[in-house]
Parts: sequence; structure tokens; C-alpha cells
Amino acid sequence: MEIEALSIGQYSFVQNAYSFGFAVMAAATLFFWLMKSEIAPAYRLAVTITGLVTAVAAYHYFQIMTSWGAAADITSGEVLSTGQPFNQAYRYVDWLLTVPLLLIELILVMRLSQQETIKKSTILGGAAALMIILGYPGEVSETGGLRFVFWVLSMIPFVFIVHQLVVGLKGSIDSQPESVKKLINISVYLVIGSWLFYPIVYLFPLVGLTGGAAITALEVGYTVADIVAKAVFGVFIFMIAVRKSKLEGETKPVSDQS
Ligand SMILES: *C/C=C(C)/C=C/C=C(C)/C=C/C1=C(C)CCCC1(C)C
Repeated sequence: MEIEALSIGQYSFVQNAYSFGFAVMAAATLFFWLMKSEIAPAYRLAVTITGLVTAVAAYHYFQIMTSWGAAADITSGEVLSTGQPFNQAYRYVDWLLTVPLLLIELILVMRLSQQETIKKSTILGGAAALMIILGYPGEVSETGGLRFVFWVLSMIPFVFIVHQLVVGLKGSIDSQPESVKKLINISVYLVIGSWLFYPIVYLFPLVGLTGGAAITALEVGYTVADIVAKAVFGVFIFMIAVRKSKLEGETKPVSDQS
């Protein structure tokens, strides 16, 4: 990545987006973990993992922000490279850890049989990890051809996951209580909608979108997608867990507590 292609305005805008991402992820973590007592024991693991995902992301946003800061010197009024490269690996390590966990959150909150939970978590989590691993060599390669090859390879598990979510989970979603079905369906489409953004952005350099504006769009875009896919999606998981806890009568309404 050519950091010197950025204007001061673009460079600061990206820095501010990372800072915002860090704040959202840290606040979301506190919210999920502190509110866990509102949730019945059967759903606590789902909410704990929801907070774990935003915690891991908060840590990586902090690192990304620091790496971005160290990569450029702006004291002259221009963006000059310090020679220290911006570290792209933080994003991929973050995704490798958080993407499988996001799918596991969704499976756990459905409270399927233990056997189904393990089977679906393994298949979906494994496919998600494979998708990220296959994307990385293309991301750091200098040639467009390799970038495209790894895009195609990584799209195979991506399409498999979307298919599993829409078709494979249909039976499990149909067996959920009426009052949470809609929330679960929204969560599934939130995953598909926000995840679609990543393979599209990955193709930017291949279609000639380079330079300061493209780098800015890519970095800010990934940050917005991460916030939707982790924190906003997490709020839906939390709402499903609250509603199912109430339905199953495992927590009393506040007014009934003495
Ligand atoms: C919190 C982070 C999330 C939800 C990240 C999701 C990332 C993806 C869905 C990435 C997918 C990719 C492809 C399908 C092909 C090109 C390479 C990737 C890794 C960008």
C-alpha cells in the first residue's frame, strides 16, 4: 500500500475511522458482558462470545490505529512514509479469530440439540476460517493475477456459508419460537449483507481503483462493515437471547423480583 498517495485529509479520516471503530468495539464489549446477567444461563455462552468478538476486534483496531500512525509522518503538512509499513496482517488475524465465532454465536443462540450445535459450528466455523486463510495470500501479493486466483478460491467457502445460512439453517430457524423468528432472519441477512462487502472491496485494485481515494474507501469501508458485522449483529444476538430467556421463564421480569 502506497501511504504517500493519501492527502492529509484522507490520512486523518482513516485514522478517525479506526478510532471510532475502537470506541464502538470497546463499548459493545462492555455492554454485552455487563448485561449478561439479564440472560438465562442457556444463552449466556452466546452473549459471552458476542462480547469476545468485539473485544478481539477492539484490540486489533487499537493495533491497526497504532500501525497507521507509525507508517506516516505528517508534520511537514504532507503525508510522508516513515519507512515503517502499515501492517495488513492485523485485519486478517482479527478475521481469522472473529469470523468463525460470529457464526457460532448465531448457532448457539438458536439452542439446537448438542449434536447439531457441534456439527453446524464445526462446518460453518471451519469454512469461515478457510475463507480467510485463502484470501490472505492474494491480499499481500503484488500481482493482480494472484489476487484474482485467491479471490476465486476464497469465494468457494463464502458461497458455501451463504448457502448453509439460507438453506441449511432453514429447518432450524423454522423450529424457533414465533416471536424470535423474525429477529433470527434479520440476523442471517445482516451477516450475508455485511459480509458481501469484503469480497467486493477486495477486487478494487483489480478494476483499477487505486490511489488515495481508493485506499480511503477501502479502509473506511472495512471499518463500517466490521461495526455492522460484529457490534450491530451482536445487538441482534443479544435481543434474541433476552427474548428467548423471557419466553422460557428462566428470568423473572424486574417487577416480579423481591
Ligand atoms: C468482522 C469481520 C468480518 C465479518 C469479516 C468478514 C470477511 C469476509 C467475508 C471476507 C471474505 C473474502 C472473500 C470472500 C474473497 C476475498 C478475500 C476475502 C477474505 C476478503
